[in-house]
Amino acid sequence: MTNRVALITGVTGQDGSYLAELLLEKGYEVHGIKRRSSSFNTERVDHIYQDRHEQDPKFFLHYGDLTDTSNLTRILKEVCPDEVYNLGAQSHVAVSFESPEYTADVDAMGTLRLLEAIRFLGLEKKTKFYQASTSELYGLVQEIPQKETTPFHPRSPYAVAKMYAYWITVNYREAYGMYACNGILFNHESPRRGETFVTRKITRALANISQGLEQCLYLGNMDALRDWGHAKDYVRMQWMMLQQDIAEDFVIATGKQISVREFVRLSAKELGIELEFSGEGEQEVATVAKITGDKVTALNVGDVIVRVDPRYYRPAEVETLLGDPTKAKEKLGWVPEITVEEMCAEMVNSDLDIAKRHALLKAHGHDVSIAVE
Ligand code: NDP
Ligand code: GDR
Repeated sequence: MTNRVALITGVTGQDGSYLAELLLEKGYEVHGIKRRSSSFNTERVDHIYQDRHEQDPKFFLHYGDLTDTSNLTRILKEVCPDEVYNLGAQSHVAVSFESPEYTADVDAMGTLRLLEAIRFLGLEKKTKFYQASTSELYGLVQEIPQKETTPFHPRSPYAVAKMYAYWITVNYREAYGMYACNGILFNHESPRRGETFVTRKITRALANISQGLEQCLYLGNMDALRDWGHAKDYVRMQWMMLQQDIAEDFVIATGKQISVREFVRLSAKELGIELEFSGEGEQEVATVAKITGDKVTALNVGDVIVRVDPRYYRPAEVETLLGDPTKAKEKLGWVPEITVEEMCAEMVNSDLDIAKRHALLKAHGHDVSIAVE
């Protein structure tokens, strides 16, 4: 057991929630920053939330925002953490084209604000800092597979902002001797993944379609190739990176890639649906070719359930990402334990449970509205 204290920005997000669980298991006192919102936004951490009136609580939430320097400084001063995990971000690549300035403020300047607050408070020799860097830095890839030394070519306002965050983290390490490091993480998913990222969008929509709650899934570029891992494996690595003697940057990936189309196929297969893809580009569709098992309750062979909507194309696309996690394996002994097939099955079955509950409510006359984006 430990009496170490950790602060997590983005604790209400996918990774933040898994990381908080992991650190609590390890005996940490965990503090997280949550944003003010008009309704509850702590669904992913509600199961670990402890009422402050309970005896000896280990998990604390603070209101805050990465755009607010005085707030970050105050929280850091109060918490005085041994480890800071900066996971908070406007993390959606497509949205960053719509809100580039906000994305830069949160993802780039937010990182600087945290680092500078640590320095200002004289915590730079005490507090270790983890920065959530991303494979999006490679963008227009210069080398296959991508490793720590591969040059960057960001392709979105999100990736450009994250590039600033990457370098300011390196700079504070070099300039002030801070223990500050970047995890260059490739895509990682889970049942807790935000509903508008492509994997969750697919598993959720196909589960809904299988229960008659939606008719069709609309996607953008189905040729995009990604190296998809499981968030649980990746947060383990975030913690490991802060347990070394010397701060270093690591690529975290599985070393395997599949296309968005293949992820659709895998997800459908888990539901007992065999799909046939036909047409090209904007005309591409997926048709139900065969149904097996008993998961599907509302579909027929011949139904078209996936179509392309160019609205989801991005102004500049990252076509392919494939990571080389050799350094993480050799130096830290990290290997991912969950395959993309296992992860996809977990996500599909979790979304199927939700869809079945919604279908039951609908069958009993309740108004069930399904948000789609
Ligand atoms: P999520 O989008 O699930 O979570 C992002 C978190 O940041 C949420 O808690 C969100 O709060 C919070 N947040 C957003 N804006 C602000 C703000 N202005 N101030 C404070 N907090 C804010 O992301 P993931 O968990 O998937 O990713 C975690 C980090 O890792 C992100 O930085 C992401 O960019 C990066 N990353 C993710 C990868 C992935 O594949 N998942 C791969 C590589 C990097 P709220 O809940 O209120 O929205
Ligand atoms: P990404 O994840 O942009 O890689 O960023 P996302 O799941 O959004 O897209 C992956 C690929 O799928 C294509 N795609 C679609 N994407 C979405 N969201 N919706 C669609 O309908 C759709 N159709 C096709 C995209 O064009 C893209 O090529 C994620 C985020 O978690 C970042 O924060 C993180 O840094 C990177 O992963 C690594």
